[in-house]
Amino acid sequence: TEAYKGWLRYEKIEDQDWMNENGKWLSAIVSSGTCTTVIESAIEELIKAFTNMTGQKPALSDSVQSSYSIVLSKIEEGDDASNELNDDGYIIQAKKTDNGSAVLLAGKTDIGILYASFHLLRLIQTRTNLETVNLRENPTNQLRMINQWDNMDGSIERGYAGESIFYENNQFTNNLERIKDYARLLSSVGINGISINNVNVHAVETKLITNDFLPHVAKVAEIFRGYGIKTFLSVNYASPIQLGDLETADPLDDNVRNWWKEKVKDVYSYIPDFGGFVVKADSEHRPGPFTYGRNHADGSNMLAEALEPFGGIVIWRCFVYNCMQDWRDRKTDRARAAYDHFKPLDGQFHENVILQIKNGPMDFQVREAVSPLFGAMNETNQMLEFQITQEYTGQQKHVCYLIPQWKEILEFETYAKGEGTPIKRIVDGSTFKNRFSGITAVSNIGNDTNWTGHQLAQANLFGFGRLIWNPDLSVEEITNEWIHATFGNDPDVVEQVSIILKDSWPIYENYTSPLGVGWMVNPDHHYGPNVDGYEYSVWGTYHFADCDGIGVDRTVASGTGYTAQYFDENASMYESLDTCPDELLLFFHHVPYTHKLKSGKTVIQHIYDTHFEGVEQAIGLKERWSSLEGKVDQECYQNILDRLTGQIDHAKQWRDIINTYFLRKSGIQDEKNRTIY
Ligand code: BDP
Repeated sequence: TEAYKGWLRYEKIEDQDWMNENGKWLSAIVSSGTCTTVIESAIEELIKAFTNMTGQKPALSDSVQSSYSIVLSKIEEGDDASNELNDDGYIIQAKKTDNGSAVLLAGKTDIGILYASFHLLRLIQTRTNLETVNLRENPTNQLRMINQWDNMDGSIERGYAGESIFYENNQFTNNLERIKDYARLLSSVGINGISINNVNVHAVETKLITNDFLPHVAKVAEIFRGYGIKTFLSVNYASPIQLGDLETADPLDDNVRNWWKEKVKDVYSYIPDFGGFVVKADSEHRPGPFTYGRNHADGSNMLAEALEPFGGIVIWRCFVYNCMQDWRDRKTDRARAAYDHFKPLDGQFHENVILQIKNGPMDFQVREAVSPLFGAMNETNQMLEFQITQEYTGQQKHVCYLIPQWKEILEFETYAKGEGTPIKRIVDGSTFKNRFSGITAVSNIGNDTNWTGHQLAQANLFGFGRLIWNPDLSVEEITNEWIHATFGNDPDVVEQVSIILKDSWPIYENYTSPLGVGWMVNPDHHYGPNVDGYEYSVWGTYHFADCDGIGVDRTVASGTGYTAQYFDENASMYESLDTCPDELLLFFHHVPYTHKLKSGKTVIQHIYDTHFEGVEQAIGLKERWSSLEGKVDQECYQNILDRLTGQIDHAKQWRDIINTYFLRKSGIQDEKNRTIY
């Protein structure tokens, strides 16, 4: 089906004017260099695309044969262009020849050439004129990764689009074609690394690093290699014990250290370009170095030493907090945890350790502050973790386009080195000249035909890749590319879909949890409203609503002192009620319901208004989409229509439960006298 193809649809070009001027280039492909698997992928993609777009299969040759052609070429070290490119960079340039013109797709590496090919296809999808094309691209971020949270039983932790495309019944799948198509989608937006199993590593997945499964991991790695993507595994910190070899996993024990060295050797004997390990340790009941009285530097450095000789890296997650706290005490602020654990260890990590930090200090809420760890450790490699899978943002039943959220986070000014150090300049490694740096995200795909359940959720996967390739791209540019590639060029479709996407996150925020407070969801599955679902539990996720007010006091003056974890400018902005931005008010302060926001509204009136408005807006989304019937593929149309219909019902549930709760708690009537159930 069309939805399966995602943004690599390559529909027939109906625009005759464009074809008259540009079609001639699409009839011949020239590749003179060595045909590596990556170059083969590029050629295969171009042939497939040109054939579909023009109705004619292009000729392939190893030297220029016709007046107009697409030429894949390698830029040698020493060439002028070489200095302008990093390893993954490329040039796309139209060059006059004796009797015509060639569009060069040139990179220093094969991967650069593959990226150039995908970029050319995007140019064609947006109907760019090739005659004058001349552009140079370098990715801003070095590691551009995806984390699969797939389990080998076929389930996916926080997966909302079917089962795993990698595993079934505790085995690897035989459907390698689907994995290849996934690799194409990822590579087309510049992703260059993937960890293929859940960060919560259970008994079966612990065996991924043994001879039982390594041959299979190697097969998957081979597919990804063809698209310039390195394979990583999530490992169980207690593997030496779990696999029955040792009685301890103490990182300072020589037997343990040697065990890992041997293990890593095995892994590399199967996968010579293996990326490394992703580790969730001492978090949510996962084992880790704390058991042995050691810290996270000890734990990660042990793995780093084993991986170093092979060029592998350790991606160590900072999502570490006490998930069994005594809620009656409620003094331990979960938001503080990552900084409190890791900041004191700055400078103690090996060069090939990179800390993976979630965008916020809590957990991928609709809205939360940014993690204060960004920029706080100037001698430690850092990488940012986003969540594409919509765990807290509507589980792909609601449309929630996350690129605007991520863009805001990347642009956030940390003041780590004074003005001019936004998060994007920390995680791209430029601020502290890190050896390793980058951005990763939890994938949102499964084996549903359309990959993401809600087809509009494909835009989040596409947009993630594009944004981390170049965080300076605007949301509009990214959205525009996705719509053209996915739905074609009808201006009406482009306009309406871009409005739907652009508005969707603020709308979702409107009818869910207000002013940055977060967590008003049902425990465990995290779908749907439940104001007190987490209020009396051990997870550290509170809103503190009572009859007088609501919000978490994280100030130094009277609260948990969390605000002090930011650099001064931000610390004082959040500390003061006057300067704390409205949208994060309840994240940082406990205030009366009658507190006046900068908008002039009281908190309670804001809650009522946004919840009523959010539902109206959700209805508006469906109306907008309905206007496109007949203008987009019927199956896609129906999929999105059904989801938008469900979204409206569910938004009403949110509105009613949240508004009723706060009406009863506060006893304050809605100024507009609307019915609150
Ligand atoms: C939370 C998820 C949980 C993950 C955890 C993590 O609810 O399923 O295991 O994050 O990132 O968002 O480790």
